[in-house]
Amino acid sequence: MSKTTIATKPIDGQKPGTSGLRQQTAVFMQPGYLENFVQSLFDVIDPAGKTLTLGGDGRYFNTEAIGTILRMAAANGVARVVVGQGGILSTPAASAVIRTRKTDGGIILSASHNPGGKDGDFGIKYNIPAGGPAPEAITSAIHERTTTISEYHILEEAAPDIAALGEATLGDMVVEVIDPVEIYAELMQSLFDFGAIRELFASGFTMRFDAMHAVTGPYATKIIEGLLGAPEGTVMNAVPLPDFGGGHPDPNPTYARPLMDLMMSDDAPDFGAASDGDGDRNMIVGRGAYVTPSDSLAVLAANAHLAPGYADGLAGVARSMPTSRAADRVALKLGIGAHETPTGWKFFGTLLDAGLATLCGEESAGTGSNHVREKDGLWAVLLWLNILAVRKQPVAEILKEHWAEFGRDYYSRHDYEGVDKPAAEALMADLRAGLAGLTGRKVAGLTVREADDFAYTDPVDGSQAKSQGIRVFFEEDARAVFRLSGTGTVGATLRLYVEQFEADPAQHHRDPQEALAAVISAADELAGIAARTGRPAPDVIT
Ligand code: VG1
Ligand code: CO
Repeated sequence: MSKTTIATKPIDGQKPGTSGLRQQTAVFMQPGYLENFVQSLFDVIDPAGKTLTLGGDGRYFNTEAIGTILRMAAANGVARVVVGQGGILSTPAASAVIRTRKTDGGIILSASHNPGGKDGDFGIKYNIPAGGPAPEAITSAIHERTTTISEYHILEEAAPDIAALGEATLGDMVVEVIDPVEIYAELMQSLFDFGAIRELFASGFTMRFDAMHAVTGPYATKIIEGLLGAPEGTVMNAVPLPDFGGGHPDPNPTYARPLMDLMMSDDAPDFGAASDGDGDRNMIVGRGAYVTPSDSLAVLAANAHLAPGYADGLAGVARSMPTSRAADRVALKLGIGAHETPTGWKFFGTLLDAGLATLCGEESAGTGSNHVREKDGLWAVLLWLNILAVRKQPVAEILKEHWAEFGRDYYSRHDYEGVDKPAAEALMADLRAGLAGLTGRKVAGLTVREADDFAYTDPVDGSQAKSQGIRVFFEEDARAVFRLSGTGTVGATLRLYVEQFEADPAQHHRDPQEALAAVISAADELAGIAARTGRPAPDVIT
């Protein structure tokens, strides 16, 4: 074995954001970029003698990056790497592998919902042995290390072929290639009533799952068409492509337009769903009925006991701050805890580990449970299918009944993508500076009750997170939240989250944009979004 040590210099900006380090692919492909980050990670976690899980979502540069990481892992004394066949693992599957195989954490290569390809984005993140994304203490330590790094270690030998299942060696390290779908499919079968869902499909229930040419294709095909017996063709865009077929693999009404159009048409199937680049997000849509992710979390919380894995009830629910309060209302009725965390799945880990929450969710189409420590797109789809198999009602009817029982939280997110960074930062700074004077102010017919900059203290480990988004609460049971994205790679993305509660079932049929018109105007008046960004309208509305 010939281990070489290569001299290197710190590279600016290797700071993980909401979910790992993301950059344009071309930046990641610069000599030393990936190597510096991986060596910094190894310097922090000291991987000698350990076993790691490794896999990515298959986007452009995945194969080369896997090869480099394997050679660096061997040179840094890693004992064994469990890698998905062909270097591919969905994010939730990677979490499942870390937990099931009890590996000492893992490395996931993905920029998730960001576009891929040569001109797209690439990303890397480290997950801890519990299976979840590293908490901020670790990501900051890695970033800190990238600012002083002077060398990295790598083996000269080429990495072994990982196209076939089995074991190979690289230096003293074992490379174990596993089936990327098997462990995950087994876990799903332990949670859901596959017999009941099979009967649902056998009875003529129809579905379309849009894998968006991303990593979930093989998982969905094996589980939905294979194990659950849905007809061939139920899974569309099932073949993962390095550039996701040129699309933006984010399952929302804008980027999953063909599926949305189908679901709103006369020949809509009973149920539609989609997932993102790395398979941790989900979109749920019934015939003629889009389910906003915040509502999906609430409906799942209210009905989870119908699936065998959750038959004993939930310990609690957790949601990210910008997610609507719909899930809190369910928790209140069930008499279980409701937790509010900053944006990003890494904040749910301690709550799940401590048994304070069973279900977690984010408004960005992330939903998951304590079965892994990542959000899980296909899991959410299967839980919906299990509920539909038991309740035997259309999605629209389930939603309507849910709102009648709990009230409806009208909700929408407006994204202004790739806007001028200084302008976006100034907008946030001015809002922050003006917080003290907002209470009592009247805007667009609403009155500000309270406003703050969201800060969080983790109830389990006491860690703190500050400046997680500006919240403006109105007397009229409405809220506007402003924050800047931590996953984008170009300019800044401003996210405006608006919601308003409506208790009266006679008012539950409205178009969300129209029902939220006053909150949207108030937000623009408070922040001057259109004027400062030069954008008359958002790029994406969810
Ligand atoms: C976005 C979402 C956040 C999610 C994160 C990672 O972050 O808002 O809820 O956890 O993406 O999702 P931001 O900082 O851009 O708002 V994924 O599927 O890209 O890992
Ligand atoms: Co994702």
